[in-house]
Amino acid sequence: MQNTELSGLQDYKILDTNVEWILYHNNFSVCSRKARVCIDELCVKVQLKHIHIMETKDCENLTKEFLKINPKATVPVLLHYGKPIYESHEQIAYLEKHSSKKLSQNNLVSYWIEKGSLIGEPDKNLDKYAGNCISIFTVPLFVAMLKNISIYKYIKYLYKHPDRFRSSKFLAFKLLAYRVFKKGSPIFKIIKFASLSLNNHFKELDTHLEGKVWIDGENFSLADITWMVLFHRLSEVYLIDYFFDNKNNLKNYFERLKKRDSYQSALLDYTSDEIRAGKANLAFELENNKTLISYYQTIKL
Ligand SMILES: N[C@@H](CCC(=O)N[C@@H](CS)C(=O)NCC(=O)O)C(=O)O
Repeated sequence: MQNTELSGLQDYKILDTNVEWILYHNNFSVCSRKARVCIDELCVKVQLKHIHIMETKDCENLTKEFLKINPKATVPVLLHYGKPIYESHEQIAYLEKHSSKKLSQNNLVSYWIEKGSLIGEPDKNLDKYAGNCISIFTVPLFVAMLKNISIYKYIKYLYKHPDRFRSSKFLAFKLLAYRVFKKGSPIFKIIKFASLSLNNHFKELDTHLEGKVWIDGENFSLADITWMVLFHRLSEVYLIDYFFDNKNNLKNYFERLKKRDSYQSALLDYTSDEIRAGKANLAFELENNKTLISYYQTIKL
């Protein structure tokens, strides 16, 4: 969801605090992961506050306290001396601007940051933003994780979530489970386009990476952070091999990204039981559930 009217650093305090940086984040959320990797890469001292969202256990994002932090109920939220920034691609740019450690910045880096961002509704602009495509490919894992969440939690979710469209979509994911991937369903109708779009984004990046270590040549940048979290998510939904097929530059690039300390400290170290259980369930269904198998076949057609 795009916090359209809330994007950028706000000029009001939502928390009376002397703490320079606070990040409200979630272990599973791709956008939170991006902010965490950035924090670790820049070695910025940030107070981290974990917020559970529906798929990871509970709806802590719907408490009165958190809705004061973000009326849109989404994570991550970065506070700078109590003033909020709501969009993760803006959070990483802001962090870099205020950090003593500098990463390379130029038009090329900005181009790849934007292309890898999740902007607006995930099912729109798939040909523009790889981040939006990744959100669509996350849905099977999301469904797997919701299996372990009690249906009673949805009552709170439905009446408290400020985005009715989002909450009713989540309810459908819970009630229908893997049947949401049936031929002709809304998500089935866009999955082929999402797959083609992601393939195009990856082909372009693969070509761009020829002879380079990072997106900006020898210099590690926010663009690399942006793509690292997308690749990681794709590996969690068992689609990385398919999308990396015939793209050796990308494959090698991801191997280099995985060797960075931040990959361990900001991604792997945050793997939780809920994520592990969701991945195991998804792996099982990919062997046994005909609807899901045919959905994945469509992705790979
Ligand atoms: N465009 C936003 C995306 C924010 C967003 O949609 N966050 C998700 C997690 S990735 C969330 O908070 N979901 C919880 C909910 O809507 O209940 C960003 O880049 O930060």
